[in-house]
Amino acid sequence: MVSAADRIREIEEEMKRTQVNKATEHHLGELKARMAKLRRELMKPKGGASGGGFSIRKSGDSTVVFIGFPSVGKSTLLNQLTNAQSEVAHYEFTTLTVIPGVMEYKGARIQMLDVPGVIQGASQGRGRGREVLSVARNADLLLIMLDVFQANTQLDVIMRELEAMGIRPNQKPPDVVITPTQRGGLVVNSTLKLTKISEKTVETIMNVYDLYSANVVIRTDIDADQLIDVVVGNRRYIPALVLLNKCDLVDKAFVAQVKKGLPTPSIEISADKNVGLDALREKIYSSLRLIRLYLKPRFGEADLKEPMIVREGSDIGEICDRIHRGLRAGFRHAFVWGKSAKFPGQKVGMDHVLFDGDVVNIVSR
Ligand SMILES: Nc1nc2c(ncn2[C@@H]2O[C@H](COP(=O)(O)OP(=O)(O)OP(=O)(O)O)[C@@H](O)[C@H]2O)c(=O)[nH]1
Ligand SMILES: [Mg+2]
Repeated sequence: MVSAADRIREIEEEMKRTQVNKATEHHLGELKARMAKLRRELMKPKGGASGGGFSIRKSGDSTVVFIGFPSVGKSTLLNQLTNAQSEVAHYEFTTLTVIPGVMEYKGARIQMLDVPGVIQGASQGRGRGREVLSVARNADLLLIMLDVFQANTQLDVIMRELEAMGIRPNQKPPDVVITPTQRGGLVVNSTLKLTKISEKTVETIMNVYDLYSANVVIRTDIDADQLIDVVVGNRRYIPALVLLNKCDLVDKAFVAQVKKGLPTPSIEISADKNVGLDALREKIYSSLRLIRLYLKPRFGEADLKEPMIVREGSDIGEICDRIHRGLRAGFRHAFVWGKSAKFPGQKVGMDHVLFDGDVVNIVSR
């Protein structure tokens, strides 16, 4: 019997042979859908023991995961940014498990996880790759760390391994809603002109996943890959920063050249020589989109020393949940001072969205 892995290889070969143009768009879309389906089969846990994955409890206000080839300097960076002491050595696969650290910045406690290096084939299990990539799936931010001498090839492999594990770094979830129906076939409605996929391809991809009757509403100019992501589900859309490490070993012109050759913006650092790390801390913090709130008792001043750290876009209801379970039930109203308030001390309800630096007083029964 032909295995799923063999079928994937066959399809990959066929895709390589097929030129990308309008005439082949449909055929390629179908191949991609079949491939994603086979990959999903491969990814299914084989039953029985869990295979000893890394069990790491999320803690702090956010979790950042380091991803990179062996020996690019992940542990060196963790030790610089946090209180952790992860082993550093010049040979590969020094780190064999998850080493956590905490970076305190602007009142936020940011959990950072150093993991074993990722190599080609990681998503299929090489070098504990599947466990490493599962940790990455739960990150709030990925730090993709590259060696300045091999940046392009390393980035290429890492992006492919992340993608194979359903991680979509720096992508927005496409706005596509699929509602299965009992009968009536596939009804596709798009609110904009689709320039990268034909209606026929949309239908074929759905058919590969045995979807023959459904309403599909498309509000993003998607391509075949994005539609497959929606159909398969379980994708993680995670912000990521690309770091170029060991820049102390090269001159400015070399760094500029490397940066120009990469498909995404990157940040140059030297983890070992502590160069560029202050800017990196700030960039990590701003990428996590955290805001600081100050709680004020009914009578008295707000505690301006210890902010409560929450995600941008949080409303009063979520603040209640953070303070204690049950506060929502007894909630009456809140008073807000700061950027989100129309005037100081505005009285607001549960769905009022807060801004960085706001002062909040919650009144409950
Ligand atoms: N010159 C230079 N060397 C560095 C830098 N960062 C790390 N190194 C060296 O690179 C080697 C590997 O560093 P590690 O921090 O152990 O790398 P790692 O990514 O954790 O490696 P694994 O745990 O094997 O995946 C060590 O010899 C470090 O001293 C840097 O910025 N500049
Ligand atoms: Mg290490």
